[in-house]
Amino acid sequence: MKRVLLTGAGGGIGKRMRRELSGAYPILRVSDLTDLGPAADGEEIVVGDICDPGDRARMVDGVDGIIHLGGLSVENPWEDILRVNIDGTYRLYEAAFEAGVKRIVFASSNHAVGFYPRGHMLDGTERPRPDCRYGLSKVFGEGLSQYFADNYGIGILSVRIGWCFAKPETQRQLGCWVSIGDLTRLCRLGLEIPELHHEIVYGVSDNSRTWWDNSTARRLGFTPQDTADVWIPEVDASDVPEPGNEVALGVQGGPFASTEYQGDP
Ligand code: 15L
Repeated sequence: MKRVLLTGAGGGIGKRMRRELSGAYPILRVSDLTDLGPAADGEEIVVGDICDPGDRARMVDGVDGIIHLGGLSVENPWEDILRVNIDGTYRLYEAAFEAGVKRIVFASSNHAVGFYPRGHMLDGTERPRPDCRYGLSKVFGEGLSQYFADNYGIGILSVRIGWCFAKPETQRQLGCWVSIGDLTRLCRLGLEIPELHHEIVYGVSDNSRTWWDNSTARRLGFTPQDTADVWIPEVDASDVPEPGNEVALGVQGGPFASTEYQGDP
């Protein structure tokens, strides 16, 4: 890969992944809606919107691979989810194909399957159970990825990202925490392994309390180097309540699942 595009480079994960990817490829093109500061060595900057045709064309021009983190990363009104995460992602894939992009890593989310009960082991082959409109847009992105692999021959890795923040603070986060180092290593595999059609994997570190069997990722060469287990004593001893209602406490998606809940998980 000579030139890699990182969309959403100004976001919570994007800012840290931009640093992790420093020097990994001859050119890292970073894009987002907002100011991304000065370009570091080996970087190109495109400030723009995936929903704008001209901006999209500038983002994907001359790019070999894309890590697509861009879009809305939490629940939002349907009109915004539809415009940004659904139509914007479709349009970005379309532009990528036209520009000759060969690989895409799609930032999916655990909220594509957030209504599965905790303790129910998932391996990426299960039927989706989105827990909110945001999760539903990630199911769309996974379907879009399958379609673009089957129909247009782009190799795509959909990564259902867990909890990617500094350190876990709740029981749920002990299960689904992923370090930025592990997540970046997994995304790089999606761009660099020689053969890839479309796979769905979990973006999760080596946590003993996980609900995800990540053997597909391991088969692709992913060996997580970090674990949430070092925080088990601290989190087990903490009396900070986990957010959300009793629905949230029972399902993998946690508080995302509780907002408009009206049935049994
Ligand atoms: C996500 O998909 C969100 O982008 C992130 O902000 C977290 O809230 C995470 O899921 C989570 O599952 O908690």
